[in-house]
Amino acid sequence: MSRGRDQPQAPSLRSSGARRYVRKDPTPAILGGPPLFADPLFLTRPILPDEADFDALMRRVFASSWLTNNGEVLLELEKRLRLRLGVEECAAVCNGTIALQIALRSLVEEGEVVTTPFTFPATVHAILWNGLQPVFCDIDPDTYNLDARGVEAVVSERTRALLPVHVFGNPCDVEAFGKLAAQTGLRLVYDAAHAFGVFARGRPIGTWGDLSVFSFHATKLFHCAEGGAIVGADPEAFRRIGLLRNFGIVGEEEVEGLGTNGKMSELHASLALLVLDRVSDEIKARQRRYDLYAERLSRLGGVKFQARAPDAVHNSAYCAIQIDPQQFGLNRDQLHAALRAENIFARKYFWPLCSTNEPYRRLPSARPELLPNASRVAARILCLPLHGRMSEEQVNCIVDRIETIHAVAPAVARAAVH
Ligand code: T4K
Repeated sequence: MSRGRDQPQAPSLRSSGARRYVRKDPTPAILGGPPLFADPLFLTRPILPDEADFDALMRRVFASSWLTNNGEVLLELEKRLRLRLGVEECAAVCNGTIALQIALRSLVEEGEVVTTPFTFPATVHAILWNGLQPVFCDIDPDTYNLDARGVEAVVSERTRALLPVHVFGNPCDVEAFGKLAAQTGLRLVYDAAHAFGVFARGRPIGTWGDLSVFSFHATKLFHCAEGGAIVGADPEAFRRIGLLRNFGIVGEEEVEGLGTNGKMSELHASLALLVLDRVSDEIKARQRRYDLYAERLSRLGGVKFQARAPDAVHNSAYCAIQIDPQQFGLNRDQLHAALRAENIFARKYFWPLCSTNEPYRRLPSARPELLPNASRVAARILCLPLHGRMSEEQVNCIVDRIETIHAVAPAVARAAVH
């Protein structure tokens, strides 16, 4: 998750990280062959707008000398996001983590929030940051999303809210969670950080639950370098969100209550507006590459794909595979090391499980025996490079190399450190 632990040095600004592969020698690099790719092939690469378009927008922003605090570009972005995401209300903020913190704060004052351990740390941190208590529940072993029946079993009189995550953009069981929230009076906030553009059961993903939260980080399908948004339908909730985003200030001389600085600047909003024009093409490009991976890799023993909700429109933001060590002949870490030697930067999202991190590991709900599915998936998961700037030929080369690594698995296992 952080640069340094398993990251290469950042490439020069102009490098796409996806230059053409140069090696045809089939000996895996971990066994002494040359790396398949001359340059790092990253997990993802951000959509970049045309520089002239960005310059033109920057000139407009500079001419106005209005750089943040509900500027014109931000208002235009929120309007366009409401249309694109099919939601009634949208508050753009400075990142997805602050979006989660504000969304929870706007609905819940105290008590417990049930969530998943199989997520990025921000999800769980947002609960604790608000002085609320996270309660972990296990995931479905195939969809990787919170298991709705398991959630029902851990809801208690202390529970105030549910915070499921649409993991890798795969919609949760939105009907089951909606029903449970309605029956129990719990607030329902979705972490939709990965789910830009997704539909579940015929409805835009942001129309489910009380609120949904998106991340617009540079690693996300839709991004503005750093940013996020809270979406929903209740104007009263969005009045509170507006205050929470801006220090609780209601007028030049009045503060109504607690707030933070969650505002998005005009510079970020400008980037977002231009990236928005390109996101549909990026989804199509990722879809084609995802389908190629799925078609070829599902034939390989020991490789399993995420079970995607059948009644959904997907965004193919991530290509996550599970490696069964017995069937594949290598464990996930060994395959990861073999790919890294090839300059293929696959990532172990979400390893380690959030429930094993400080400050959560001593929570009663964090006990590994209560989270067998999440523990197994976290130990087996691997996200492969997937973005519109990599070619379909590069996907085929990666699959070819995984097949070769699989074919010589015993030798690779001896060479890999794990
Ligand atoms: N909820 C969920 C479920 C989330 O996944 C996240 C964030 C959040 C909430 C919180 O949203 P934010 O507060 O971040 O808006 C990344 C992101 O930093 C993080 O946003 C994301 N989830 C998480 C899944 O991934 P890292 O530390 O793994 O990213 P990093 O820097 O290693 O980048 C991954 C790859 O992306 C690199 O190998 C190359 C490429 N990259 C990255 C950056 C930053 C680029 O090509 N350009 C770039 O500018 O956390």
